[in-house]
This record gives sequence, structure tokens and C-alpha cells, in this order.
Amino acid sequence: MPPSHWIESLKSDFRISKKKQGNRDHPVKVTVVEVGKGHSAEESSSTIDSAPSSSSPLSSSASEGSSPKVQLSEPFYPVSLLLQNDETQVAVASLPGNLGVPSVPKDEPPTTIDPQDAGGPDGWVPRDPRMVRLTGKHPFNAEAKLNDLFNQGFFTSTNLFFVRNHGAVPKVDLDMAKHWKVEFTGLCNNTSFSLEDLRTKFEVVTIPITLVCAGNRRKEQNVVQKSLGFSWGAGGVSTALFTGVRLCDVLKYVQPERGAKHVVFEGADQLPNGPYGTSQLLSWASEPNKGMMLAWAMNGKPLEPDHGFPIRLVVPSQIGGRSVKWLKKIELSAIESQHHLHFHDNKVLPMPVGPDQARVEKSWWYDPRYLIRDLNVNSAIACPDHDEILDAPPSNTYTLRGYAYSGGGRRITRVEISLDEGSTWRLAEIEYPEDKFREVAYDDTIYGKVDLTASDLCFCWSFWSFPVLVEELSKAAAITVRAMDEGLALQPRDMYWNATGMMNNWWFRVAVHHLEGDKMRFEHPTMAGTQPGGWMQRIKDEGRDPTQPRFGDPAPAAPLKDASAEKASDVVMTKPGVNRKITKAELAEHTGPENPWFVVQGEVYDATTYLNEHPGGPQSITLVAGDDATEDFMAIHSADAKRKLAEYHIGTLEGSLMEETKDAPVDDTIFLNPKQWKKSKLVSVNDVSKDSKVFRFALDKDEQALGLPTGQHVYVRLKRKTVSSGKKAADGEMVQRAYTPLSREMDKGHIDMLVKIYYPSNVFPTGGKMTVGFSELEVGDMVELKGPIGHFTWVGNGSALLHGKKRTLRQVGMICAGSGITPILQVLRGIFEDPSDTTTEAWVLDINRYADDILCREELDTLAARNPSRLHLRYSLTGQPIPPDWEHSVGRMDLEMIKTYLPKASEEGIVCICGPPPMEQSGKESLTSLGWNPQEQVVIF
Ligand SMILES: Nc1nc2c(c(=O)[nH]1)N[C@H]1C(S)=C(S)[C@@H](COP(=O)(O)O)O[C@H]1N2
Ligand SMILES: [Mo]
Repeated sequence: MPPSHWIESLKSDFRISKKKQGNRDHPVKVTVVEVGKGHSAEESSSTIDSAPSSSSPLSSSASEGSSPKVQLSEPFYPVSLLLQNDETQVAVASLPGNLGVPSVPKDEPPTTIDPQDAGGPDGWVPRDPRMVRLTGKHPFNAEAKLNDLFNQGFFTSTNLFFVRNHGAVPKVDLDMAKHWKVEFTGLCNNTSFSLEDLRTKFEVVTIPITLVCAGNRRKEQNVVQKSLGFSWGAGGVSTALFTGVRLCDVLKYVQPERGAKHVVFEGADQLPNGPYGTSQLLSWASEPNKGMMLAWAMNGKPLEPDHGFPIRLVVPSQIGGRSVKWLKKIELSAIESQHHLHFHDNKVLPMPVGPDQARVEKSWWYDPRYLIRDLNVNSAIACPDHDEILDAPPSNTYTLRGYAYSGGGRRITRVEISLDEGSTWRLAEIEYPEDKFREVAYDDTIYGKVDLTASDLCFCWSFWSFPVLVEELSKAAAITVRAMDEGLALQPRDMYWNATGMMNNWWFRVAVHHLEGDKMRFEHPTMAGTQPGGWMQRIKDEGRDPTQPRFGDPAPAAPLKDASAEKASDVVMTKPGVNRKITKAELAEHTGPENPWFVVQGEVYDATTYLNEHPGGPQSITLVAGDDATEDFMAIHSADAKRKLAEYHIGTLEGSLMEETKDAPVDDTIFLNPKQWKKSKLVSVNDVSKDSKVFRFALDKDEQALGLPTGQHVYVRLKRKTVSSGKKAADGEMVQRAYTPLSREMDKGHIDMLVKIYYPSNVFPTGGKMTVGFSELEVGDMVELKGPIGHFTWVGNGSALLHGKKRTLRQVGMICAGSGITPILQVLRGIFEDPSDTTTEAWVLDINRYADDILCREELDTLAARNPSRLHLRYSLTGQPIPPDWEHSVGRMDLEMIKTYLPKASEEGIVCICGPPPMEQSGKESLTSLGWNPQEQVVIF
């Protein structure tokens, strides 16, 4: 259940617990200690039991926003924290500003279900659409764009905090959270603790901690040769305030027996090979300085489902994989964890052991020497960002920026920058925001003790900066960074390629491209996940070795060694001797979850016996049962996984799912089939603006209707004719995206798609993968269509369906930009071309760069002219110059515009948004602040 629902269902509980607040509930104690700054430590302590702004030393030392009067409900379970926010209206989520410590970003946790999750096993987990998914739809493994992450500052909001889930998120509802027990077994006093027990028996503490997945920066290794893991960019790192109790305190309480050497942790997630689990050495776990904790809150709020609700282990300065989420069981044992993933994940195997060998020779995984615990030293460049353009006079200063961290509590002691590819280095400035916490001590009911005054270890990332003259940059071919830690560990020049692709920490290099007019474009090594771009792939495509980059050298750098040139396409995915021909009818019998078959590149695979072994969980296979899974499979899997696929090969599909269009849908008056890709031929292309075109595709028959409810979309997929580097590819890659047609349902026999083409440019060298694919199409070419998809349908006459729920609507607001007008236009027609609807009012705010960019303007203006009292149409232009006779708005979408040109929040209102994701996100935030319910009244198309 999303958090907003938690609050709802809790209100009644809370009223009861409020009444019985009695002697057990102690008033808030606030302690402030100031250390350093030349004078001796001075401690003042006060007890606030009435007004939050009493004249306590705390509130006098700095005034507003300090310790609220907070009483948590009983029994305590983390949702109590949220409830408190809601009921007392105090901003308890942030620490008082006067402490002078870095503040937590104010973003509310995500509240909406990403359409990619709808219907899947995580279809109940709210997530931020800005997260870049690294393993298809499921399971959820995701990182923020490096720039978004970095701009958050020291603390990462829950929304953009990276997520690493091996399977589906355990669904823990309120009742389960209330009764959640962490069970101690094995060589100790066997006992179990509810969250209330933990909070009352032990001291509650809050510690700022950076978590890093061991796979951070793995994409760089995967470009060289696909490892056993998926492609993290440099955003697999995030920082939060974690609140809970110290593991060492709890261990002392359960009294480990003689012979106990390891502490084994187990989560509640059910994975193909058992629950997630791993262990710590007891000697480390009992050590207070190591900072390990059992945490129920992140940034002052209950953990989100993705981060381990209701409780997780947090192990500072070690790889993220040790921080077990959804923590259920802790066992004191003579031997280390025997969990499958304790052995088969989070290892750095020796370089000579390739992924194939590692898979066959199991002993490598059981050698304790290859286990990884502490993080290694690492750093990355965030400014300039990938594809950032610098256009500034040579005398200006540009500040290079980035992050650095290490493990084992070790401080980063230097960060060095090279502008000549490592020949000479210069010292960067380093900022350690974590140190601010060493200067204060604070205590309240939500956070417990926030006191690092006695701590010397570094658990968090630091930020480096290096101002440089633009003139100097203009002579550089690359910007390189490396960091060193307290143990004098220095990031290496060369990549330590290893089978799991973990702990990648070679120098982080950003290539500098010099454009005409002294402009520069920057290029990062890779982009996370399947996103294209980065110098590593480019160098590889040019036939050179990406592990030996030479950016400035005019002499061609090291040619690509054959050994590292393994191409995924060379992997054989068929089994020798298998020659059965499988018909589509046979395939169609295997769409169920019991014995799913699927197709990759025309070959059929039977996943029945593999379902429970699949590292991504069985659902990601059953979702594609009976279907062509080529695109998803090829994009996500390693060469090794591809080789493994051969074991499940059972035959070759007769014909192809993609070619066949006349595989008679039952109702052939309708073209679209939600389960099947259907071929459609391009019949004409018409320019409508300098970069937008209308593509008309033929349906099966002249009199056929498309079959698309108003407000829904169609998936289009097509094969690219060129690859991004511009060379002709024998077999182009498949690209796919959802579009809303421009044509009407009553237009029979064809579908028109309005597409704005993002041509390659200096700023965006590859151009839009999909839209460039469109621009390459010639009349007579085929694409494939599938649908309808979407969560919003305009039924007509004031009635709509949102997520399948019927809604009566009188006011429809719409915000769009560019070609985002297409779904909006369909809804407008649904309202104003319906003679039975005489009352529904609509508001449209359409934002474009120049007046010429406004798509479908004639139709919009006509609709508005015909319905002056019901359609409120407003354009805004963001590009200069503004035409002299312009009567509409100027500037980017902002709160004021939304307030003025959209309806006021109301029961019978809704606002639909369609534009670039950042606009959708900020539109949603503004609407929320104006009283709209972001979940039920804001639709992102
Ligand atoms: N129960 C459980 N705990 C888990 C995992 C998991 O899949 N299940 N993934 C681990 C890994 S590999 C990492 S990097 C961290 C990620 O924590 P986060 O998703 O909160 O960022 O959780 C760890 N704890
Ligand atoms: Mo991880």
C-alpha cells in the first residue's frame, strides 16, 4: 500500500492510541552539544513538555523549526513516524535547521504506480518515473541520472535513492508491520523483537550513511566484455539518514555463546534459491565503531517498500549487498551464511576467471578470499554532465565537480584531476558534509540520538571541486579524476575486469569534444542501463580498445584485442540437433505460467524448468509467455546468459510472430490486438513543421477501425536502419515506444502518427533513437503495432476510467508540450465532438519553444472558437524572440501559470499531462501543492 494510504487507514488506530498516552510516554528531551570552534564543549539540556518554542537553550541558540513535541503511537512501528507528520502538522521529517547539518531534500516519497509496474508483482510499489531501470521492468533495479543524483546534494531523497532488488518486493501491510518480529536464533539467547521492543529496549540513533552497490560503474566493464551483472552507471550510490538501533547493542543483549563467529542475516524476500541472506563476522558486528544498525527509518520517514520496509540492516562503508532489507532473522553461527546469494553474489573473482569458467567451476564462489566487504576507493565526475555543452569565454572559470568515497570508514584524503590523460595531476578541493555532524549532538523522539561527536570514521561520500579556466579546458582532450583514501589506496589507471563486474574503480574519464566556435561537448564513459552514449562504446565501435583510451593522441590508440571483442551477437543460442518446427498455434498453447514458452530471434524456448532458477524471478518470464521476447532478452542479458539459453531451446518458430499480420483476430473489424504485434505498412509521410511529420500507416483493410479507446496509446516498434555511429548495420536494432495517433477512431483503414524527430546534433549526437528510426522509414516499409495500452480512458459525456475505476468528471485540465498534444487532442475531441456532452469544461496549457512549433494549432483554435465558454486554451512560448502580436503567455510552465490557466482542484476534476518527463514531474508537484490529489487526479500520459 502506498504511504498516503497508510495514513488513511491509520487515523482510527491513532485516535485510540492517543487517548491512552500515559506515563510511558516521556516528553522529548533535547540536548545540544557544541564542540570545537576554539572553546570548550558546553552542554545544555532541556526538557520540553509543552510549547515547541519554549525558551530552551536549543530554541534560543537558533530559533524556529526546532524540536517539535512528538509522541509516537503505541505500539511503535515505523508508520507511526508518518502519522505523526500528518496529525501534528509539524515538519518532523527534517532535523532542525539550526543544527547546521546538511538538510534532507524535501521531496515527498513517490505516491504513484509507474505504468511499467502495473499488473506485475511490484504493481503496488510507488516509484519515481525518473529512475533509470537497469533490468527491464522487473525486478526493480534502478538509479537516478547522475546529474539528478548529484543535484540533490549530500542527502538523496528516497525517490532517487538507488534500488537493488533481487526479486519482487515483499508485500508488508500495516498489520504485518505491527506484528513484525526480528528473530534471533542459533548460538545466543533465542528471542525475537518487535519494532516496539527494539525502540524501547535500546538507544535509538540516527546516522548519515552512504550506500553503494558493489556493481556501481559496472556498465564500463560490460562495454569491454559483458560480465555476469547488469549495467550500473555511476549512480549506484546514495546517502540518507538512517534511524534505528545499534546492532552491537542488540547483540550484547542476546549474549552470543562461545563458538559463535558469524552473524547471519536473512530477509523476507522469496527468491528462486531461497531468501536473500548474508553474514558478518561477529567480531565486526559487535564493534560499536563499525556503525552497523537495524534501521526502520530513512530520512525521518518509514522505509519505503523498495528499501526494506519495515526494517533492514544497514552496514556503513561496506558494499550495499550486506545491508539486508526486509530483515526477518538473525542467526549467531559458527559458520558464515549459507544463503545462495551470500556465495553467488558480491564477489570479485580473480581476473583470469571468465564468466563461463566461473559458472562451471563452482569452487571459485566458495573461496572466502574472494568475498567483498569494505567498499574500495572510488570517484566520478558529475559536472560536466554527459553531453553538456560549454559555450563560455576563455577567461571564464568552470568548476569541475564530482563525488568520492571509500570503504571501511576510511576518509578520502585527496582527489586529483588531470587534464592531460594522467601525465600530470592537480589537487582538487574536498568537502566533507558528514563532518558537520561531528560538531553537534541532538536528540528527539523521531531521530533518537544524532551524535557523531565521538566518531572518527567516514561513512559518507565527499564532494570534490576543481575550478579551471575555460581556456585550459579548451586545450584538454579529457578530464580525469582519481581519489586516494586514508589507507593510501589509489584508484588505478587500468580497469580490473572481473566476471561479476564488481568494484569497478579505474580512473573516471570524461572526453572533451571541441566544437566550432570554441564550444565544447563532454562525453562520459557510459550511460546507465541500456541507454546509448559514452566514449567507451564509441571507441569500441571504432574498432579500438576502450580499456586503453587515448583521447588527444592523433595516432590511433591500441586496436581492439580479439579477446575482449566478444560480441553478444556471436553467442550461439541454439542447441545442436534441435530441429523441431513449432507452429504459432503450438506456441499459443504456452502462454500460461505453468509451462511458458517464448521466442528469441525466431527460436522457441521452454522456460518451464528454468522458471524458479531465473535470477530475475519467474514473473519476468511468464510476462512474455507465448510472446516474442527478443528485445528485452537481448538488451538485458550477458553473453553468458545467452549461452545458457541454448539449454532450453526446443525448436524454431514457423514464420515469425513479427511478420504475421493476418493471423486473424477474432473480430476483424478492429485492427489492434493487445496480445500481438501487427504489421502495418507506411503509406505516406507529410511534413507539418520543420521537425515534425505525420506518418500514415495502413491497417489490414480499408474499412477496418483501429480499435483504440480515447485517451489510450499504441505501441509502435520498428527496426533501425542505421546504428548510432552512423554506419549501416546489417541487422538494425529494434526500438519501441508508445504513441497516441492523430487520426480518429472513425477514420477507417489507416492510422496517422504525429512524430517530432529528434535529429542528431552536437547536443544530442545520437538523436532520438526511436524518432530517428521513424525518419529513416520510406513509403512501403513495415512497422509493428500493438495495443491499446494506457491507464486513462475518456468514455464520454463526463465519464472516464482511471486505472479501471469509473470517474465522473466536469473539469478536465490538460498540460502538454510539443507532440504531447496528441493524447490531449484525442480527449478534447472526445469532449467537444460528442453532441450529448454539453457541460464538460476543458483547460489546455500548451507549451512550446516557438509559435511555429505548436502542433495541431488550427484544430485547437477551431475547437476553442466553437466552444468559447467551455474550452480554455492557453499557449506559452519559451523561445526568443516572441512574435510582436503574441497574445498568449511567455515562459516555461510554472506554478503561477498552472494556477491561472487550469481549473481549481475539485472532486469532479482531473488534470492530464503529456510532455518531457521533467515537465510532467514538476507539473505534478505544482498541482499537488495546489490541492490536487497526485494519485487520483493527475494523469501522466
Ligand atoms: N532482502 C534483500 N536485501 C537486500 C537485497 C535484496 O535483494 N534483498 N539487495 C542488496 C543489495 S545487492 C544492495 S546494493 C542493497 C541496496 O539497497 P537499496 O535498494 O535500499 O538501495 O540492498 C541489499 N539488501
Ligand atoms: Mo548490490
